[in-house]
Parts: sequence; structure tokens; C-alpha cells
Amino acid sequence: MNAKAAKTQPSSPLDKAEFKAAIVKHLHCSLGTDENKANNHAWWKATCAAIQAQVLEGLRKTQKSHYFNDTRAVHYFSAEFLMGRLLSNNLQNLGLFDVASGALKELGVEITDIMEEEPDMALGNGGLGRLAACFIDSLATMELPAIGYGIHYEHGLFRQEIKSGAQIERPDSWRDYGNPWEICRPESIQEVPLFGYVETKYGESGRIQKEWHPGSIVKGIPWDIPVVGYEGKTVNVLRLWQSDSSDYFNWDVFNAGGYVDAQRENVQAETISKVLYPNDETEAGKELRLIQQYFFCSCSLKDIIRRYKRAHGDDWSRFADQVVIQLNDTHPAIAIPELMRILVDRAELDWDQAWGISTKVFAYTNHTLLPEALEKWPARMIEKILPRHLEIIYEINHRFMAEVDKKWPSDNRIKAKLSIIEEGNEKMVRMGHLSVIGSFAVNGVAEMHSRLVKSDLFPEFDALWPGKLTNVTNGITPRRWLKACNPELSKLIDKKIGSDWPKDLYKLEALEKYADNKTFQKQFMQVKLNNKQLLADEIRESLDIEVDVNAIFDVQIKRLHEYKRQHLNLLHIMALYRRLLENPDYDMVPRVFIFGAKAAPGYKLAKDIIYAINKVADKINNDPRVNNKIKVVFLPNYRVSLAEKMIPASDVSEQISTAGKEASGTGNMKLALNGAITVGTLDGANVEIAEEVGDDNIFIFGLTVEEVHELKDNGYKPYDYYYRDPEIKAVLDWLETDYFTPGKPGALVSIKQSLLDHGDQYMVLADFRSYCDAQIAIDEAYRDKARWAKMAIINTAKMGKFTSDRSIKDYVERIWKLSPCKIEN
Ligand code: RUG
Repeated sequence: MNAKAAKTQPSSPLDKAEFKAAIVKHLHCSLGTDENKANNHAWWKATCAAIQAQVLEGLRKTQKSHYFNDTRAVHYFSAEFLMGRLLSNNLQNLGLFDVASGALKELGVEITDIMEEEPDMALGNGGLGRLAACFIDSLATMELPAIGYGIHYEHGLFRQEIKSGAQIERPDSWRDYGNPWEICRPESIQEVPLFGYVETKYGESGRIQKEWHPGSIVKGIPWDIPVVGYEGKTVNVLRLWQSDSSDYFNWDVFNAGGYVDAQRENVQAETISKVLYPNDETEAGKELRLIQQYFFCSCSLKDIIRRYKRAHGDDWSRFADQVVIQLNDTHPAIAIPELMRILVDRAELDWDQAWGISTKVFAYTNHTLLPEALEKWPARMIEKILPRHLEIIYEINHRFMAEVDKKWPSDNRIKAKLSIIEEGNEKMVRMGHLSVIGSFAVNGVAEMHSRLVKSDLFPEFDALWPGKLTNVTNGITPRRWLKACNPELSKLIDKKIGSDWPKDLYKLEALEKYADNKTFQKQFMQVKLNNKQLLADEIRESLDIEVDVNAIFDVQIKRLHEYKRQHLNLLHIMALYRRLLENPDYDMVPRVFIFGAKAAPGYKLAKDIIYAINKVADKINNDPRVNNKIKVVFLPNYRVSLAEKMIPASDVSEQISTAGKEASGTGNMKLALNGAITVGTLDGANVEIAEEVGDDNIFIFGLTVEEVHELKDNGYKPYDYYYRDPEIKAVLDWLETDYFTPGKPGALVSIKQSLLDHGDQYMVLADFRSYCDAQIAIDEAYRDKARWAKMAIINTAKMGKFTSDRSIKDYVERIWKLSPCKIEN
């Protein structure tokens, strides 16, 4: 085929002239404007539309190939998908970025300007949601049949504003002006029953039959977002469900006299998918959240079954061969009793057959050990919203208790510990236990976390089912987190080692041999400096703070939580400030401490920490005695698109959680990949990062998990550290004065109280001195330019393991047993 003929293929990549023509056509025909009138928003929409045609063609071919090959597929159930922006990523994955940028330039438009028009799809809180987004990118890249299933929230995570230092939450409206990527699929609408009562019937064969008469029915409308794999061959789908009221009127409930009840219980259907719960690592014990979870699980299961039946009719024997469902945390755990309900009540399989299928379909990922984040629902609440599901949960538990009794005869203590039902004042349903019992595989998200899941969280489950609990260390997509967000570094790497690293990140190891090469060091650090300049510009624009790009850019970006210990970072900043006030010649490399963090709106201490960071920042940034040696910057509204600007510009990556508390972390991987050096505890994936980069290229400090346990067991006394270490005492006492909050003494005292009077649950004071020492070591290392450059290069070179492609490969081999599917034309 000659080149001209190839262009006539609908999916062949556009060249610059064609791209230009396509953009202009969409300006005229889709947006009703023209090149002279269009603003950046219109240019952005027209550019998205110009590539969407090609994306949809890829999607059509992918779906056709999957159907004709009758592929086994993974269904990734997640209440959160933190997608960020899609234009630059889709262009990169289609290999069209330079073409698009050139085409726009000829039209007089800068691609970087129009990219800023795209609102982030912030349908997630943090690490868990972003992991789901990285995973679907890898699945498509690796040509694996997969669907992401989630909720089409009208409002994603709140937009954070900072007013007088304090966090204010504002609604996020990511689709106010339409979203060019999504496609509504009314042909696949589902109905979801809620509330009502269960009737027991006796069939002719004596079989007991349960019939759920729902009190209300809501409609689930699917919106599809195409997920373009790198090099654009496979285009999978992220299907998000939007709730709406149904036209259905429940005559059964009406006739049974339950009409008034049904009305009282009737949720406003549209509110179900209205807003994402802004919690991270805390349980949101809200009725609406349970309804959200059930809503998307029920829609998704019905969607999967519809597709399965199209190929296999009513023959359920192959269901578990074709379908695997990964539960991203316990949020979708209600899918387990829902599938059982469909199989037993609707398909009329007997219990054992249904359970045999169901337990071959589900696998569960645990993301936390924190007790407050382990979901439990009051049995009473489930009974009200999902009466049939509670019965099914009891039945699952009853049979499971018999199994426990076989292993540990007559041991009521173990039974109480393992039961799905937690007895107490209020009976609670433990969603973690339900997930472990109903799944064929359970994984933690980093080696250390998975070890602790086995030893501390679920030891008896591990004894009962050896091999079921396993590990899959998290990963990040290098397409977004290096190629797209750090174009200069990507080009430098391409030049040095070739351009196939985005699909095989271990290839970066080839950089290691240049780690001592002076020229490469200079080039590498020049890119870093340029990125720091871009971030400095952003800081000036958004906060009117001037920062020196020759200073160390020290970055802590993540949700705000006590266990992540942003306040440890803050206490160290205060200590440095104090040293400078006491000794103006105090010798330190200038540092810019940069924070990005959202606090859950109801998490008072987390919000107090944000306030404290901002107040300390105000004081230090405006104190001439500091002589610009320290700057403190809190960038508001931390989100994916802001991370994409901060990460390439970072020198130091703060990963300072209390050992044993951070399941994995993924920001740690993104920062190291972009050449930042980690200062961190031996927690989560930091342990594996340290293994990869070696002790000389990371700054590890603080207590180990074992030491944390030992100190707790021996009675941790934070006051001992306060009285023994004058610097700790001085900075904590400082918080009580009005030095940082003029006229408002005590405004920052809650932090001191949490560390002293409330027992310092996360051992900030125990780790403070060793953290300060690590910071001194960083200061020393940075003075030696060659040493620092070498460390940075080695960090980038050694991140191969942390590509999400490796995580997906592990899931495929250890859990999903999937094969790639080539896409036919
Ligand atoms: O806190 C964890 C992170 O350590 C982890 O990297 C991430 C992805 O596995 O998940 C985070 N997480 C845990 N987010 N929510 C939870 C608890 O529901």
C-alpha cells in the first residue's frame, strides 16, 4: 500500500495539514465559530474533537475484536478514577503530540495554553483513584481486554481555596461546559432496585424462593470515556454510571400497603451520583455512600451479564472463565452479595453452584491497615436499603462460620474475630471480611503492606486459605508521569538511550552508566532547572511569592493526614527558622518547602495543619532576617494537573509517614522517576524504592515498623521527647504563642495538643531528631553538585520496577490470568 492509500484508512494517524483541517472543521461545524473569534476554550474543544474521531474508530475495532475473540476480560470496579486531564495524554499515546502542536502553531495557537483550558476529571480523592487511572492506561497499552467501572459524579473532589490561611471547599464542576471525551450510551441503561421488603415463597419442588419487592427503582445511565493505550492500538473503555429517576412505579409495594413507606424511603434518584465523598483513609458512614456503592456495582454487574449472555445465553458454566472482577478496596464489596442475588434469585442456580461461580470471579485489593478506614456498615442500614442482600450476607457468614469451626473447633473467640458480623451495641457488617471471604485472591499494594496484611490484619484468613493473600506492588504510568509531564527530560532520555522506555521502563537502567558523565549530569540538571523555573513562574502567578530556582525545591504533595506527617515537615521548618533567628550566619543551602494537600472537610486537625503551614509561611516569607534562605509555599487546590507541574521541578521528595501506616504511596514513585531524591521512612513502597536505588541514593530516617510496635508496647511518652530535646520544646511552645498568628494566641495550639496531650499517635516527636539529621545530610549532599546529579540520574534510571505495566503484569500472572488481544482492522 502506498503512503497516500494508507492515509485513506480511517485510523491512520493524521499529518499536520490534516490535523489543521480537522481542527478548523470542528471550530466551524461543531462549535459554530471560526479561527478569528475562537477563544482558547473553543480551540481546546476543537482539538479534542479532531482526535476523538480517531479514538472512537480505535474503540470500535477494539470492541469488535474482543467480541469476536470472546476474550476473558478484567472488570476494574472502583468508586474512584482520578483521571486528570486527557488531551495531552491522548495525544502522546496516539503519537500525535508534535503533529497537533505544529498544526496549532500554524493556526497561531500554543498547545500549552489550550491544555490549560481542560478541567481535571477529579473523580477521586488521591492515591487509590489515581492508581485506578494508571491501571486502565496500562491495561490498554498492554492490549488487555478490560473495562473500568465507576460513578459519573456530577461534582468531583472539591476545589480548595485558601482564605487567610484556611482551607475553604468549593464545588468542583468539571463538566459545566460539556466534556468532549465522554459518550452517553442510553442503549445500555440499567435499573437499580432499592429499599422495600423480601417475600419468601415456596416453589413446587419445595425450593424456597426469595422475591425482593423494591421500594424504589433508579436508573443508571452509562457514560463511556475511551482509554487510549500507548501507540493507540487498543482503546478500552471507562464506563461511569450516572443516576436518574426511573419512570417505574412499584405496584407490588403499593398493593401491599407499603406505598407511604416506599415514599418515605425514596431517595432522590439524581442525588446518588451527585458528589464524590471527599474522604481519604476515613470511613464515610453515610447511607448515601452505601447507595452509591450498590448503585454502580449493580449497574456494572448487569452490564457484564448482558454482554456475557449475548455470547453464551443462559449457560452460566463459562461465566467465571470469561469474567474477573477486581474490587478496588472494599467500596465495591457489595457486588459480592449482588452477584449471589442475581445467580440464586434470578438465574435460579442453587447456592453452592452460585457461590462456586462468584468466588472464582472476585478478587480484592486492600489499600490500608488503618482501622478508621476499614469500612463497616450498620446491619440495620443494609437491611433498610438492601434487605435481600443482608439475608445473603448472613447466609455467606453462616456457611463460613461452619468452615471456621472445622479448622478451629468450638473456638468462639476466633469465630467472633473472623465473622462478617461484628456484634456490639450496633451490629456491623465488616466489608473487609466479606471481601476476603468472597474473593479468590486478596492483595496488598506493596511488599511490606502485604506482609502486614497477612501478619496483622488477616492472619487467620491467611492460615485458613494459604496462598490467597498475596502482593502486587503499585505502579504509575510512565506515559503520563514522565513522557507527557516532563517533555524536556523525555527528549533527553530519548536521545541518550532511545525512545522505547515508555513501554518498557526497565530500559531506563541504561542511563545508569551516564550517572558519572559530566556532560550528561549537566544536561540532566539543566532540564531540572528549567522545570524549576516553570514552577517558580507558577508560584509567582498564583501566590505572588518569589522563589530562587537555585534553592533546593523540597516537595510534599499528598492528601493531608496525620499519618502522612506534614506537621513533622512543618516542625522541621520552624526549627530551621529558629536556628536562623538565633544565628543569622547559620549555614544552609537555601530551600523552598513546597506543599500541596487537601484535607477532608470534616477532619479538623488536618485543616489546622494546613492553616499552620500557611501562617508559618506568611511569617517566614516576609521576615528579612531569613535572608531568603527559607521559603514556604502552599500551592492551593492540589490536583493531578498541578502534580504534573510540581513533580518535574522537585529536588527532594518528602515521604515521611509513620512506618507501617502508608500502604504503598505512588507519589514517591512519580517524584523519583523525575529525578527527585526521597527523604523517607521505611514505609510502604519506600522500602522497595530504597532497594532499587541503593542506600546511597535515598535518605532513610526514623523508626522501623518493629520499632514503632515496640515503642508503643513499652508505653510511648511524647513528653519525654519534649523535655529532653530543647528544640522540640521550643518549636512546640512557639505554636502556643501568637508569633505566627498575630493577635490570635493559641490559634495553632491543636497541633501541640495532638502531639503531647493526645499521645502523638503517629510518633512525630520520636522521629523528629532523626528527620532533622536526614535533612542535614540532604543539605550536605546538595552542595556537591556532581554527587547530587548522580543521585538524581540513578533515581530516574532505577524506577523500571514502578511502571504500572509491571503491576498489571503481576495482576495478570498472579490473579487475572488474562491474555492480550490483538486488534484487527
Ligand atoms: O493510602 C493508600 C496509599 O498508600 C496507596 O498508595 C494508594 C493506592 O494503593 O491507596 C491509598 N488509599 C488507601 N486511599 N484510600 C485508602 C483507604 O480506603
